[in-house]
Amino acid sequence: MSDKNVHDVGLRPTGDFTTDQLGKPVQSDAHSLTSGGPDGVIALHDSYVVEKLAAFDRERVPERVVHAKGGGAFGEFEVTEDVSQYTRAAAFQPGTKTPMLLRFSTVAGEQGSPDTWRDPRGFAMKLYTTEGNLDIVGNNTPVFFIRDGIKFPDFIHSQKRLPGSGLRDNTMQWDFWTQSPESAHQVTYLMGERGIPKTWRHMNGYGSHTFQWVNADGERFWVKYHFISEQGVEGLTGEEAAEIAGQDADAHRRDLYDAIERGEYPSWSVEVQVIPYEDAKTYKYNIFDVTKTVPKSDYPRIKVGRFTLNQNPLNYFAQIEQAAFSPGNTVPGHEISPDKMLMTRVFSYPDTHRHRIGANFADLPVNYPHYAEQNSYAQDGPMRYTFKAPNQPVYAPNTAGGPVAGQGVKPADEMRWETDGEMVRAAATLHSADDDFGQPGILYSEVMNAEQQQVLVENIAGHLGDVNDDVILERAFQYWENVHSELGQRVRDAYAANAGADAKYV
Ligand code: HDE
Repeated sequence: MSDKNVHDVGLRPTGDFTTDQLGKPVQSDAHSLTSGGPDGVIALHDSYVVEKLAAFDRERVPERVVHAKGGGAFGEFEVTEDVSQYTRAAAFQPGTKTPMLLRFSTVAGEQGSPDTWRDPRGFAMKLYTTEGNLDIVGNNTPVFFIRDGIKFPDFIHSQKRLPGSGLRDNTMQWDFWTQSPESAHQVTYLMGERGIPKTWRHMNGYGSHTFQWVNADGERFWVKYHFISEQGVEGLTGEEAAEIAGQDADAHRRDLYDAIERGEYPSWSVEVQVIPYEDAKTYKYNIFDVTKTVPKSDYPRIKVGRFTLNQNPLNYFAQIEQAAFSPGNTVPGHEISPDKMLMTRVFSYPDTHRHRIGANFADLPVNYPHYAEQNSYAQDGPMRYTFKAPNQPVYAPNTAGGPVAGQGVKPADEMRWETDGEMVRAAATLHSADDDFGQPGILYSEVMNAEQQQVLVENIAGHLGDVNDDVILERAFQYWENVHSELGQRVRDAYAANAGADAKYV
């Protein structure tokens, strides 16, 4: 492993005298240059004041369209076990240590919104491996609201703001959820006691989708990643979260930063469920449907290693705001799967980075593959920083000895699966237990204890209190009845008790 430290690439030394951005010492940071005395007009040739204001005017890049509010830290992933029979990826070989970045986030809020609003949390990991950067861009829940990326813009619109008032609106949230029954599993998580983590350190992360692992012999396996918090999993009640939101909107960002400054480095155990390639076809759940989990009673979790976050960013903007993750950033031995969400995400992430950060986002230190060779023929474009040696060919194929595609990887490393149907617009229906309400019903009735069930009922009923459309409200009661008849009745009763005499919709 090279001794490069991705953490401080780009760090400028600090000197004694102020200069402009091109290094010229400047006269003043208090007075602009004016002609004809202090009351005169400011001279356009005071290039320093012009540069200073122009730079300020451009300080922001657009915030992320989702997951705008977050924070993160650098660390190290260490493989402590031997999973080489399942994957050939260098980063997963026994004893390997890989520098990494992890960014946590909320989903629907904007920059500056409270860290403790009820929302899933992003859990985006970038491993700077010797075979290129591997990003696992997951959440703190193992499932998601929808199973086809074509719904994502509508889903997010319903969770963000009304067009006229610019306000968030529970009615449209429930309108979308109840008309998308595949959301029930994720909404059950969200409304349950894990819906608001105590801190980012106290939550698990999940790759959520199923991914493909390929071993050195070209054998394929399906895997699901679990990142189990070694701090334990703890949540906040709605009341605690609201109080913290009022006191400190940045509570989670602060908690992570302060813990690392104190030397209390948070860590997670890295575990995977491995599903034999052929099992996917006949298993009772569609493992490529991100609204489903794969029970560990069928496929137990296997330990891979652990990671620790031990370095705060030196610069939030350069290293966290400009960090660009994509589930399409894979390495030989870790590939995507035929999950339609994953496939649409592979397009969407680099697309948004080109818009949000710029065409050459991959050249920025936080995004660059520092430990792998980068032998791409891509060139030029705005803000291009890295370039090839002058004698290198700029096109392929060439006879000048330039890099050749297909070297360094085996055909077996390419993502691969079989399809043999027609071109369709439909969800897979081949699996016996593919209904939308089965797994959330199990989560409610078999996984949650009585106390957790009660929290779930209260959170749902409280959230429904702000729904102001009786059709949507009735659909919401029905949705919970479909999850579990007892849960449906309890939600109805709790709503009625909250609403008291105003309970006109029950
Ligand atoms: Fe994302 N998502 N997403 N998402 N997502 C983004 O990418 C998108 C989905 C997740 O810390 C965006 O760089 C589509 C599932 C995280 O920088 C955007 C679909 C999961 C982060 C985007 C999904 C996630 C994002 C916004 C439906 C969990 C923050 C800015 C197919 C498994 C990453 C950006 C960070 C961010 C698109 C669904 C997690 C717009 C189209 C499912 C953790 O590209």
